[in-house]
Amino acid sequence: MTDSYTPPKVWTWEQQEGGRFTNINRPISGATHEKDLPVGKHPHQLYSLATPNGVKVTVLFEELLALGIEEAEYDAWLIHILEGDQFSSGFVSVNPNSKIPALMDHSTETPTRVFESGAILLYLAEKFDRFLGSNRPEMLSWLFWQMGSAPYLGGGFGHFYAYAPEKWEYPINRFTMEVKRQLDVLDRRLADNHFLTGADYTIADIANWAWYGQLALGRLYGAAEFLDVESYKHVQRWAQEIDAREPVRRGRMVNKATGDAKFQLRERHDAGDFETKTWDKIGDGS
Ligand SMILES: N[C@@H](CCC(=O)N[C@@H](CS)C(=O)NCC(=O)O)C(=O)O
Repeated sequence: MTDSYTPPKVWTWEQQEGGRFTNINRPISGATHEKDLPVGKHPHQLYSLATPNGVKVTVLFEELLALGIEEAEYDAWLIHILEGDQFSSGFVSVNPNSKIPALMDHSTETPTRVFESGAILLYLAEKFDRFLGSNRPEMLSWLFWQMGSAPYLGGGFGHFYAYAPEKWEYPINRFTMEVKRQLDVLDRRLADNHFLTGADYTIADIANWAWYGQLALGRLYGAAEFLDVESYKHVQRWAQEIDAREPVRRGRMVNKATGDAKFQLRERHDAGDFETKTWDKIGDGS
């Protein structure tokens, strides 16, 4: 870093210059505007975006539906986080933390809200008694490991490597060190285990795949070469196997608003939407 910074006695909020997300970051929580959330016809109403945290939940929904569990049907509504949709009064009432994904379950006596992607995965897996595996403590350990570790990848490495207004060696070094260590943790585990908890594919795999699997497949931060992701052979094997699953392919498309228009299903209200409502078919070219 070039200039050294002397923190003032008390921090005050000044708009920061440059960097993605700076215009939506605020030091206070709560709603910025009054707006209700839409509610569709299915028991589950998901308010989300196809970031790694969002994709965890849409992959699980598609996995449950692929097993023929009709009660797992869901409407997925698009939340544009760069436009501040997460600060509407409706969204804040589902998630006071103003982050996607957020879920309302209307199949309970009174609607049940669930926020935090790990909590949503666990809630749905327990509700339908699927993708929990046969070793619950191990599954919970890898699920919570992911929830605690990924902020170093996204908020730490990804932020400083890809989004900060300048490249600073100190934070990039610090978070690269940590992310490579995390990839090595997974690689060693997957050397002796087909999935993270053993033979069963569980929500712990779904959660970790959304971040570390997609990182290994070169989809995050343009950092595949920098992190030498190819060298994590067991992570590669696991990531590719999960990536090839049809429900994963579908889940990745839901609430996607960037990239190739034929893989963007910005909102999902019906299984048939994958064939008829992708952005190449209904979009305005944006
Ligand atoms: N721990 C949360 C993190 C969710 C999160 O960071 N969501 C991001 C997108 S991946 C978000 O909504 N950001 C909007 C904002 O920070 O205002 C979870 O796993 O659900």
